[in-house]
Parts: sequence; C-alpha cells; structure tokens
Amino acid sequence: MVLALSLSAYDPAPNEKRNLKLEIVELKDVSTSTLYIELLDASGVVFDTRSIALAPHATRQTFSVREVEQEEIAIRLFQDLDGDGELDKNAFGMPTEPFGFSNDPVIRFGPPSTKEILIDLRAKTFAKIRMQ
Ligand SMILES: [Ca+2]
Repeated sequence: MVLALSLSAYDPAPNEKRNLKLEIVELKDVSTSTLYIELLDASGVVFDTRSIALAPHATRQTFSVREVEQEEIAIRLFQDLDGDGELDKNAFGMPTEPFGFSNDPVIRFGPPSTKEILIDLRAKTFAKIRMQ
C-alpha cells in the first residue's frame, strides 16, 4: 500500500487535457447563418455540440476546442442556412446545406466512417476543415 501511494506521485498527468485550434474555410457567403460543430469520440459518439452565429458574409471562421480529455476526436460541421438547427437533405439523403468533416474526406455515397475523420490530439494542435 505504501508503495502504491508513492508510485502514484509519478503518474504522468493522467487527466491531461488537450486543445485543438480549428480553421474552417469555404463557408457559404450568406447574410445570416449558424455554424454547428459536433465533436465525436473515437467510437463515433457525439460528446459535445457547439453553435456559432456567423458574421454576415463570413467565409472562414476559427474555433478552439479546449480541454478535451479524449486523445482522438472527430469533428462534424454544417452551416445552417435556414435557421432550423438541422442539416437539410434532399430526397436522396444528400445534404443541401454546406457541411464539413475533419481530415476533409472525399464524400461519395454517404458520410465517412469515424475512423476516416479522427484527429490525434497527441500529435496535432491545429486542423483546417473545408466546407463541402
Ligand atoms: Ca437547416
């Protein structure tokens, strides 16, 4: 017991928090819109959602992800143009509002896997996402 207690003093920051600065580019140039940002853990579960009221005609936006405990996260975003708080889709299920994912995956027939969009926060402190 004494040994365990003394060893714990050498634990390398077990609750280390990580930050990521995001630059989001190629937003659609409109007078009013809101950017929704979803943060997912490595298993694809959303653990945080943020929204930003974009400045009129903003085509880029920065955002800081602060103090997350996850070592890897995935990021999903969309630009809500009609103010309903949801990503609009057409009859085929294709988004009709701008969206983006971390790592800028090529979108073909559906959303990317979580693995494709994971960012390793132990290696990266900055990421750029292009809206599609
Ligand atoms: Ca919408």
